[in-house]
Amino acid sequence: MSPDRPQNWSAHLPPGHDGRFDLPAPGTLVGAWADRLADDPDRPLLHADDAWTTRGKFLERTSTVAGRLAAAGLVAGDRVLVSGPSSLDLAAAHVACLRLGLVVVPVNGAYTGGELAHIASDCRPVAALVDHDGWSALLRDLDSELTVTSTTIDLPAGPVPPLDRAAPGDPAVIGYTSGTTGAPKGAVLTQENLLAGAHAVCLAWRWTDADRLLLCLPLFHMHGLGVGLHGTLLAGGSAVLQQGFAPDRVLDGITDHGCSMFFGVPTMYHRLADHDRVADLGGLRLCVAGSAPLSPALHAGFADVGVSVLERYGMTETVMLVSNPFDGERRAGSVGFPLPGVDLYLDPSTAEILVRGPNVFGGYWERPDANAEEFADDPGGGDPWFRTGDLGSVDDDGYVTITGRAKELIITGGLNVFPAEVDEALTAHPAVAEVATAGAPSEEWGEVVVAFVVAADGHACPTVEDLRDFARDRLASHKLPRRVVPVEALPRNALGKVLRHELCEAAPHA
Ligand code: MCA
Ligand code: AMP
Repeated sequence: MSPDRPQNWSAHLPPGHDGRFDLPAPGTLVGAWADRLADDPDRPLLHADDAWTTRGKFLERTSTVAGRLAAAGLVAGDRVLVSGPSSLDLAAAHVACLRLGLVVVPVNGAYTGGELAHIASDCRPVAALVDHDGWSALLRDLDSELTVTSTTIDLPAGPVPPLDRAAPGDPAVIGYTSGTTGAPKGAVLTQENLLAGAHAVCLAWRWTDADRLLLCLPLFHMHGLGVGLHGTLLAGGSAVLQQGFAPDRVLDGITDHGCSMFFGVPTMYHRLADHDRVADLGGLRLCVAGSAPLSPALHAGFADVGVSVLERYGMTETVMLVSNPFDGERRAGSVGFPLPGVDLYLDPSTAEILVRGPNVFGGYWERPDANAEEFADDPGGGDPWFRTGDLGSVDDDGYVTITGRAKELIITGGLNVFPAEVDEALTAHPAVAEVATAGAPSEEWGEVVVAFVVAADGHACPTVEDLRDFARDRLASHKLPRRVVPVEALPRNALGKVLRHELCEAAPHA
């Protein structure tokens, strides 16, 4: 694959497809949804809180919510924080915001006050639709003028304003991600980016209105939101929403509601693999894994019980990029071929994966420095390429394999942890002189956060419980270390930079 050669997407396209990647009219996510959902209003769309909601009722609910938000003074382009456990209210609030042209900023509900404050001060929202205890007060302390309500949108009613008017290039979602360096940055995804991301997987995975997805991924990351929810609405299929992941509930939900698809992170597959009803997944049309590497052993274990898991690769900044084929070999240890619309090539000197396409975001929110670093000019004068920070290889059959990361990132249970952020929080502990965190391999979590600690003079090295208790107010719990390794000194290069790769190699297998 080279930057000047068009990609071959044929491995993903259904038989008879003309090979072009045209987005559905009018080129926006909300426009395509409105078209799809206005048809057959009595069809079940989302199951949540023990009941089905039809397409018609869902659209009606989103119009009502949009009316309330407009009456509260929100206008297209305003940022809105949205966070809650998966529910019909959350899905409707998200869709209502997009229909009104607002820019949704999804936030992980496990974030601490400090993490929430960073996002709020960075993107300066006009409203927050949040379901977590204590968040209203925290947000109002940050900005007394902020409109804050729960995702039930307890605001006065208002007339329904014109909806679904956004243009393809209008921002729709700002997804915060640690990226390669520094504090979390907001990746600005447009209506077109989100439409292209969902459309590509609908095509590649043969997702139709006959499909029903078991969706237990949180709706605050691109996996659950940009693929699970957006794809369901675009395909006109239906989804069973569950709060959090419990293998029993997932398998019951699949049987009770006749689901045809399941999407999960490898940690979920690891937990499902031990279940005595794991073979039930074989009855599904499609099981997709992503967000972190699926081990070949787990892939093979599922194949043994009749489940051919399809692994794919994506990012907050790009929605989905590469996928194993629906028809053809789903190769263990590989993420497959670039999805329709995606151009991909490997930097010849570093093997870093570079991408571009209608799904790839245009830049981080108010971060010209990061944008300059993370986009590379095209030698032929075409669109710039986004540096993913992932390293890859492509074999003779065109299968892409993720071989490592150029960026300092730990991925635990499908969630990203930026080690410098953890280091900073732990350094403040009085018994810590120096600390560096790294990811140690774990069968269940993929990687776990391990802290290598140099104890302060006159102090014993703190225990893992000490450090977790100490940092719990500053870091979401998935970022807290699960192990502590006392060391005399941290390995550093000549410039004094910690050699995290050496720590990773030294980290004990969890
Ligand atoms: C929860 N904990 C974790 C994690 N999740 N620790 C490390 N890593 C995690 N991922 C903490 C809890 O806070 C708790 O800590 C303790 O672990 C036990 O929680 P447990 O009940 O076992 O965990 P869980 O609630 O079952 O969650 C595990 C999970 C969840 C289901 C795997 O993490 C999850 O839903 N992950 C998927 C996230 C996701 O959607 N990622 C996609 C992003 P304590 O006891 O101290 O309170 S990537 C993306 O979107 C791109 C586009 C892509 O490619 O998909
Ligand atoms: P996020 O920033 O949370 O969207 O995480 C994106 C990162 O997850 C990517 O840059 C990859 O490092 C990683 N990732 C996603 N899917 C896979 C996969 N199938 N295999 C390996 N890494 C993956």
